[in-house]
Amino acid sequence: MTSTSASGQGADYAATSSEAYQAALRVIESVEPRIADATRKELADQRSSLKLIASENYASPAVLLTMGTWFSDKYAEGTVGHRFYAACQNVDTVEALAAEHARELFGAPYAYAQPHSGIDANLVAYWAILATRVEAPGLAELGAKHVNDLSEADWETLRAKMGNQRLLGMSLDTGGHLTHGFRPNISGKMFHQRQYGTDPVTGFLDYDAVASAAREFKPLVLVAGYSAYPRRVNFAKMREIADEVGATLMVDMAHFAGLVAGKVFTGDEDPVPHAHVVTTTTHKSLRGPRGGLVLATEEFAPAVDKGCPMVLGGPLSHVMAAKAVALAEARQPEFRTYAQAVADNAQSLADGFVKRDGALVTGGTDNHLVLLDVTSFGLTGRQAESALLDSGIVTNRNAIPADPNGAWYTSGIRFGSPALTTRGFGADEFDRVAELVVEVLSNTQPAAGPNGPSKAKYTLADGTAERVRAAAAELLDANPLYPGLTL
Ligand code: DSN
Repeated sequence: MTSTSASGQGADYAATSSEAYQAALRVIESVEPRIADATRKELADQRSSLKLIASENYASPAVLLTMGTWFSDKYAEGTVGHRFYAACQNVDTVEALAAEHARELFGAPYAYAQPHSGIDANLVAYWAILATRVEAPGLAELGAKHVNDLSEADWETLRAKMGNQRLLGMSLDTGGHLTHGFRPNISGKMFHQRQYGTDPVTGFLDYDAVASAAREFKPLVLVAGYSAYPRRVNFAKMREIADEVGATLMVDMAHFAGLVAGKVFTGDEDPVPHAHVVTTTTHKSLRGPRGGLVLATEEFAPAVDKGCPMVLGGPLSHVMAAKAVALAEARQPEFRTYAQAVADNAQSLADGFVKRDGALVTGGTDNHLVLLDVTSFGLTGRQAESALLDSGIVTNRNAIPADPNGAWYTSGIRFGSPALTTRGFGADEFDRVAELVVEVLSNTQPAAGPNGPSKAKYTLADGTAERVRAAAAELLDANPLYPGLTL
């Protein structure tokens, strides 16, 4: 493995984890062989395709192995030192270590390692903001310490107040996430919501427009962060906007947490010193297990700490243990090399598209993702995604700003560099990936379905998939996934 892969991986490490996986699969096979088969097949599929989904990565064997233990069997509602179940001393060790690594890695005053996903982390954050900024002062006004002390009438008054708050977040089609106030999502229902977008000409975030919207709407929560915006955000400016209108700044750094951890995003681009609450997933550019994390200032820490059972079901202690391992890996110097390579490789991929006349949202990237407008190839996102998959290139279709094809068929393909960078791909390989993508899309034609024009049907010119798969195999063979791991 190269310096961009997880730390501590050498020949012995690979061989040892190989033995562990072989033994585990024999045990699984003895109970349900189809699951053992699917597990082997998943590794084979991941090894033999170009994984370019911007939200995926390859966790280290240490992280993966940590999840397969008896910590899975333990209930531990509550938080460290304050559980509703007995015998949580080892879970306390795990949760405290995960939080400690997170605080040290991100320089945060407080970290909460329990969220099962990014959506859960965002819900914990929203409820913590409501509890801190609305419920607690509301209780004080009513002369009560606890909601159970309120009369029915006062409780209804307080509930109505909590349900009458405002949230301003980035719209889905300009790169925000469903949970940033998109109406069909719970975040768009629990708050009065308004969405900010990007400049219709440049595609860049327009801070003046965000400030105007905030002044007019006066949100309780201003959400920054993105899932499909290919540029960096100035979080110092977002905090200024929040402060001016008395809002709480929440940053969802799920996509770029690895770039923050790896010190590619520093100063105004590091959300942690600027936001009141920061949420993230742990499995994207951060390269940990599937899960979430919340970082907060001292003001919001007590409310976030009540995330379980307020919002979350019982903690997944085996996953918190894996988060601790992944965060320990991210604190190693090699992770900074990895994070810088993620950004450099995304740049190379974007340059590779631009020089082959690919139309990119914002014209390029300065983070880990690239958003290609495939209407220039005469395709919908759905057609492009399928043709690429036929050719061994795994991506996801994604809306572009003001998408004419809507959020399901879309007009874009989102590409990310974190996974293939973990495999060891560098700038030259990412340029070659751009060439292969363009080759597939140039050889794809929209096709009609039985009932006329279709946004899903397509034809791929004969031989294209085979040619591109063979070219991709050369890149993949030169940069093997989990080398030395045989099943
Ligand atoms: N599913 C994640 C992504 O792909 O960006 C966000 O929820």
